[in-house]
Amino acid sequence: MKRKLFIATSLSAALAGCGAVGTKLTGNQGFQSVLHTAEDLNLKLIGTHGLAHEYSLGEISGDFPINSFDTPSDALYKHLARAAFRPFRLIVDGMVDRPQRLSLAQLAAMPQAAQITRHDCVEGWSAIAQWSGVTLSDMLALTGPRAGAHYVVFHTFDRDANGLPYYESLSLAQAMHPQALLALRQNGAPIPADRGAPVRLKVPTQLGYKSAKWVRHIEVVASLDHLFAGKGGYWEDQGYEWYAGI
Ligand SMILES: Nc1nc2c(c(=O)[nH]1)N[C@H]1C(S)=C(S)[C@@H](COP(=O)(O)O)O[C@H]1N2
Ligand SMILES: [Mo]
Repeated sequence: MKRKLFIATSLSAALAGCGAVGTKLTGNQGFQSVLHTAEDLNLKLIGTHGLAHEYSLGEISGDFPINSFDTPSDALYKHLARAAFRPFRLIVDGMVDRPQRLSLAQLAAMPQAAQITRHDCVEGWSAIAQWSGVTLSDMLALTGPRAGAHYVVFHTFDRDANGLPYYESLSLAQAMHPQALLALRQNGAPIPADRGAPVRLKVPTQLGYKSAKWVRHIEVVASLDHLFAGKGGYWEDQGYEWYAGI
């Protein structure tokens, strides 16, 4: 893995440094395919392995669009929201040694990590915010994934117009990335209802749709095949890329 990463990086670095030659070669199919291979390798190998850039407080976006299905309006979510999510329990189960049912107070008592990172939506907009909460790696350390576990699935409270639930998944390796966060706060305040309260994912190394809002249940599994259409996420089931590394 390390060696491939090196090749992909040095190849694209070499290409980036040869603009004039690059112009002459634009029509060259072979060269184009080398370029695309390098890009593909970068996407696949650097995408979720390197660290996303972290910004300063002054770079936080004033305007951060809301982009999702409507805030859940079912009786359970409304009841939880009205009670400031005190009765909420985040369920973490599946192939783990120590399943959990965690209140917000318990989540807030775990070590808190913060990041100021950019959210990149596949639709072409980006915005910077500060997110803080519990790293997925801490959550996995608490629960102890069993041998044979490969993926972490995130079930949420919201559904599309046809009643199909929004869900997402990461590989165990992606979930262990130091910036993969179960966010409880955005820009210093609890996550607002329309932003995914009380707990959402923030994974700055992958496209925005991976960062599931309104997470209610985290399930550690061996395979994604048995979930919905089997592609590992609501949008993935409709053809979007599962990897989605930035
Ligand atoms: N549960 C849920 N999570 C979701 C979505 C959604 O519709 N439902 N939309 C995704 C998409 S496409 C983006 S860009 C981000 C938007 O997050 P924001 O509303 O905080 O900007 O949430 C992601 N997570
Ligand atoms: Mo998005």
